[in-house]
Amino acid sequence: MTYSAHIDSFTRDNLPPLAQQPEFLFDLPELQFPERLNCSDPLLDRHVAEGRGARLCIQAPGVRWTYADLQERANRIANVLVRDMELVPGNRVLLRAPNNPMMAACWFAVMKAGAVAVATMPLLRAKELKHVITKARVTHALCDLRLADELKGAAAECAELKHIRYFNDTSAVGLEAAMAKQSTAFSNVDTALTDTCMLAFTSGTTGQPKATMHFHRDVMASCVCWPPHVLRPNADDVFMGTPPLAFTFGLGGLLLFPLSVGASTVLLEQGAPQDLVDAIANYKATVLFTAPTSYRAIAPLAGPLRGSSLRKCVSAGEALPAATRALWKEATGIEMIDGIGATELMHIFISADEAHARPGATGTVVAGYVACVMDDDGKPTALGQVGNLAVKGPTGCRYLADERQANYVKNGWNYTGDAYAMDAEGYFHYHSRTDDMIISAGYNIAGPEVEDALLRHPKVAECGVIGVADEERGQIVKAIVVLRPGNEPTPAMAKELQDFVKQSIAPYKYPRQIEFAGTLPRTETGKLQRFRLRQTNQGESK
Ligand code: 3UK
Repeated sequence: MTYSAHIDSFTRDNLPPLAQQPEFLFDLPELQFPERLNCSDPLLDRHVAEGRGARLCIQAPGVRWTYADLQERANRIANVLVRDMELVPGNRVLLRAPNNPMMAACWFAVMKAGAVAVATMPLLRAKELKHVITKARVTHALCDLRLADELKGAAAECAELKHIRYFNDTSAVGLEAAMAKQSTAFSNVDTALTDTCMLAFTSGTTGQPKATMHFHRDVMASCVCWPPHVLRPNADDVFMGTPPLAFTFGLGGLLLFPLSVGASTVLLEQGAPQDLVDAIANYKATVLFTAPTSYRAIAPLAGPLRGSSLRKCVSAGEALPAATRALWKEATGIEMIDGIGATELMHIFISADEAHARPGATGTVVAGYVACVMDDDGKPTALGQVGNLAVKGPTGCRYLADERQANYVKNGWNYTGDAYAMDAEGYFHYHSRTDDMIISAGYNIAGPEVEDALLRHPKVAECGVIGVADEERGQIVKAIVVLRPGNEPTPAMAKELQDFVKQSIAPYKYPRQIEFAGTLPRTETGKLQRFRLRQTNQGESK
């Protein structure tokens, strides 16, 4: 049997069968990892060992930690886990907090102790937490005191979750008090590169969330592919952004990638547009990670960012409309870096840097990965043809004990569920989620293309486009539109928008129905929930 440091073998026992796993590629020289690998070593401890302990690592309001500070906290917490909380390698530790320094310290403590981090979105309720705890067989939890209530509710019904500590807690029973009694030294558990170190739950737009499994190797693979080849950060960069650390987009962008190059990160609990603009100025952020809708919301306030410290702006989570890219460039002068990533693949696998960005295209395949557009029989399509995006690389989908593995991985390829076309220069053009393609009078219409056309209208703040059933055409295109303040949702307004769309894209794609709304349903990661729009429009679509 291959070596593992896990005494609790739960994750190893619940890997998908080998035949259902994707093919993994390790061709790049930087992907040659040692057999024993604990990702805390290269990401955190190495910097202190090599004399960079005094360099700035994490900032937050009122907090300035060096690499040595973070290491000391993580070591103390690892000691609390092992000595006070009876943790053994392989146990699952639930982490629950807004983005803040203690959350980061806890994440590293879990890595150091050879356990498995299960980070959860701050807004999850007891019922959803219960699903996570049950599915991942969580035994331990480290939770921000302010988020205690829902966890307590869930824990009451989960007998296996026995050891819970709360942090950002000044009381005598808080994690900080326990840390104070522990040594600042901890020797990292000698994990195998194929030991699972984290379970990342998918956002679950349809059905129960799935738990994706990532090894120590996957964490490091994500740090050596997209960041050095596309983002190209350096040790003086100051990273900032909004995605939660429980979302692999945020974990990579706001913790793993900055630390992998010895840079620093700013962790903010709130990401409202004005807060973010102010924080960029105050902390002199150089690299920003957020979702397309957030760029759109910040753009009107972003004037002061022109010529500021900010030099790289990364957009992911959903398609970046060309209209939003243009708006951001007008406001700040910065060309955005778009990238498609997925929880299953850990991070970004198709992207373009600021010099190679093409409006309307996500980019080209990231070093270390291969990507292909397939027809429904799993054969590559001709150039320019829309089909199913399939990807392979050093990371890939492993759902923990889940039959849906067979839907995501076929013939060794990871199928992301996105409809894409590739052009002659290898640029991948996003069309829609494969389930979201609208078929109207025999035409395939991608909602995001219609959304992009609407977003170019100055009175449109946000919009979502779906197909609703129609007797004559099968489906018709319907837009749900949020207007910018000061505009009236009148039939004349709807007509104006329809005419506007007809002028910029093929007229058959125009939204035959327009409904005005105050907000659109979104996930905590900024994704538009089209299925919810479809549900509320079922009446008409029957
Ligand atoms: C969509 C995009 C077009 C696409 C993620 C960066 O979003 C992330 O992970 P999720 O598991 O969702 C994956 C799905 O989201 N998507 C993401 N980025 C783009 N579509 N253009 C994009 N740039 O449908 C994909 O299949 O929540 C993103 C890094 C890590 C991540 N986990």
